[in-house]
Amino acid sequence: MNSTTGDELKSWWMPFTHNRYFKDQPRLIASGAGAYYTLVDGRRVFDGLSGLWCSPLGHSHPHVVAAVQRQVATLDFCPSFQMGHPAAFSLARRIARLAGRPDDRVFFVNSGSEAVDTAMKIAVAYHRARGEASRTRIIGRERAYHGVGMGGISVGGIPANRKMFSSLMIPGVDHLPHTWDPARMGYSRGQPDWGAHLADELERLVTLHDASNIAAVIVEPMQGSTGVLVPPRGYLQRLRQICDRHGILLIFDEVITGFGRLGTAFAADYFGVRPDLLTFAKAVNNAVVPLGGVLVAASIHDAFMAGPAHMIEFFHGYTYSGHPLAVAAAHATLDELDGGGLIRRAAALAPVLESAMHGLRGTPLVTDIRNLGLAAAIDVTPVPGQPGLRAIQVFQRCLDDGLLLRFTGETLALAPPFIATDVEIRSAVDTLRRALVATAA
Ligand code: PXG
Ligand code: PLP
Repeated sequence: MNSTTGDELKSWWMPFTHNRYFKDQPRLIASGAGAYYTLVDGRRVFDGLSGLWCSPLGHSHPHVVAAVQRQVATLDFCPSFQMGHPAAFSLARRIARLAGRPDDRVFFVNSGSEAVDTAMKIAVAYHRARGEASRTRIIGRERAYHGVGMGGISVGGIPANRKMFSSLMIPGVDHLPHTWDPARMGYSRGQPDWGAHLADELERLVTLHDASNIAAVIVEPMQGSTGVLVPPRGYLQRLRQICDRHGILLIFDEVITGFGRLGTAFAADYFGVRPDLLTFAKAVNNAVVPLGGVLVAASIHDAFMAGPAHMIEFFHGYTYSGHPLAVAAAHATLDELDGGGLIRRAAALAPVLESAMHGLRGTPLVTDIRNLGLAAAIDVTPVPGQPGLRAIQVFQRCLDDGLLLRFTGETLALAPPFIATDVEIRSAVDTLRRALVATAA
């Protein structure tokens, strides 16, 4: 394990990775425990991004480990087409209750990308089931990340994820403008005050296409992977009002924000806005086994329940939907997040992260700082003519100094596990400060 060969490195074509750069200087993790990873050379690093935003309990949490071990020895797989196992039903119920929407239904999938594609299908099929078959258009947003399925890249707004695949994208998609404007909201703590009016762009699209052609709007309530872009105050509320006015479904993609990242069970709770469909993945089971899902309003589900009872109502699903190991990990994770008070702990840690991160204002290279809940990001001055390189340099220095965080474009993001202490969070930000100073020197 400690001696990965050059040939082995060659064989795995890694996802979203600069493969040649990485294989030249591989960064390999051997193990994880609590808020720390141990690299193959024995160094310990603080997991400043909770895996990939997905491990709020830290790693190898004993309660989750025990649950998965028990499950694999009891029922390792169960078909979910025309069969089921009890724990998947109780998990669906538990998630709906956690969301404060006990009558809603949960459709299980295996990733955020699948959750997004599933939600898009439900939205279009719902309108058709109600006799509004012309409602097919879906509206996404610039800079959005909705995974890498054909649906997700179509409504997503990250140019690099789209430009090679335009022939594969679904037709009939528009994009709202993103909400980040550094001149008006630079260095905002939490939600910016400016920008609610950007939601009115939805009215413009409705006027252009007519509401009778629009199925749904999909947004990340807080844009995570594009660099912690926080919605302006009132923006999501306004989107909700416009959707209501025109019979358009509102989909919140909560793959990052779901299960506590903002210090509430869902971002929908944080903002007090109720979406019709809500996608989740990642933290639902601490990412121990792939799991995602879509929370569906009861009224949407009910529209499908027409026709003879022996007929399939929704022609969709995955081999691993409701996988017993993923479900067992989710029950154990929810014991800790909800029962164990870790979502409340995330809320309590959020101000610690906010004040530490905003303390970086004025540090060399820093051009903006943003935060919400237990997530924060800074932007750095690019290396002239070499976009993206500066953030890699800062990332590498942090890693050498015992901190793993996330870089993307000119942005560095921190989203620590909920089990982190306030000392660890402040110390991670100090590490980032040292890395910025050293990189600028
Ligand atoms: N929707 C949202 C809002 C996401 O953030 C997906 C869908 C896709 O989920 P899957 O499970 O198919 O990857 C995501 C995933 C990062 C990072 O470092 C973010 C994601 C994935 C990997 C890395 O910002 N978001
Ligand atoms: N491709 C083939 C040939 C299959 O048989 C299946 C599922 O049976 C799939 C793709 C889809 O796989 P999954 O259900 O894991 O998404």
